[in-house]
Amino acid sequence: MTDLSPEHASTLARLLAQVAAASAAEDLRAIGREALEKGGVVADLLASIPTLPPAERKGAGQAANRIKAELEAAIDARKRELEDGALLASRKVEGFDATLRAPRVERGALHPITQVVRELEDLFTSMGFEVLDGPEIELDWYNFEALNIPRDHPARDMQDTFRCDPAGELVLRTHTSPVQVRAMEKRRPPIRAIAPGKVFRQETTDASHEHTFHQMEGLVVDEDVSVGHLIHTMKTLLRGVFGKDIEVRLRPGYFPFVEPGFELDARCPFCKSGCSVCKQSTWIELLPCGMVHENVLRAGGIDPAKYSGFAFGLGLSRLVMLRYGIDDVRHLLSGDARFLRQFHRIG
Ligand code: FA5
Repeated sequence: MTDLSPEHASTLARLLAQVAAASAAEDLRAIGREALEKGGVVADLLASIPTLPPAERKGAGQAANRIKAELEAAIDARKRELEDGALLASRKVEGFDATLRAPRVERGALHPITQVVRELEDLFTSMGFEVLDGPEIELDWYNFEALNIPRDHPARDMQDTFRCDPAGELVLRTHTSPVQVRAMEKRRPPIRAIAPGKVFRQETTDASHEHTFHQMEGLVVDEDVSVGHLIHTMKTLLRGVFGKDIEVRLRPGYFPFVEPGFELDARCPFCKSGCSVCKQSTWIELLPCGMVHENVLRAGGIDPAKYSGFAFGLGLSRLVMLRYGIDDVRHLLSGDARFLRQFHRIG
């Protein structure tokens, strides 16, 4: 090992003594800075090398490296000593019991609605649909007027609305259907889109009605789109959700933004001859749907003479209830961890 000059040997000894006496990590960092940074003994030694006679340069470099290495090793060792000491001290506190179990780390999981939304997004994107979003605070125009529901239309009473301003221009959207018009404004056919999201209605809540719930809108616009395309898409949706082919039927349903409009029922996936889920009828009311009304195509800037389309409004909250056998919609957004814990899975 390189010999140090008496002067450097005494500097190193002084630094090592300071390290040994340090009682906190911050002191150790200060000693390191003092020696290694500009103006410190090691830095000075290195800086002086070019001014030394050539024969002395190698020795000076080696001396600087030795001081640096010894100092760093001593700092590391003292740091570990201090950490071990702190740990030992904490174990001496009264009541410390090394045999106790560590507290369990709570694992989070996806909400059941999010789990179903992600599955549906995968399913629909695999069929070429895009996933759209829309504002929850919506203009009256998109929520009602552009959907063929003018101000004085009685159909407005079908959805009790939270209004956000005295003029009534802004509403909390009562359904995801406004995304239909927003999608048409920004795109040209062919359009294939779904729009899952939260909607709001001023309702008295009960086991099947919430004031805040989830829907998923679906929209297809192209040339020659027919009810057959709608039925095929709905059957694909059901196969994805329930893992088997499920018979569907259409009943007439009235919504001003579709013509004709339907209520789609699915054969109960849980029984053959009637159960409590299908109220002994073997059919489950699943979703309203229909062919996009020509006034709505026009509001979205699309020529109804050339294009047609279908739309559906899936009650996501109800689908999640059906999927997991949940008997009260109010559990879903209750924030009750006891309820949510039942749906933990890697998601
Ligand atoms: C609509 O909201 C229409 N926008 C659906 C639509 C879209 C029709 C496209 C045609 C074309 P409706 O008000 O029926 O329709 O609601 C749709 C679904 O949302 C219902 O079938 C039901 O599953 C669910 N839903 C309605 N109100 C509530 C509520 N208060 N709590 C939970 N789910 C509800």
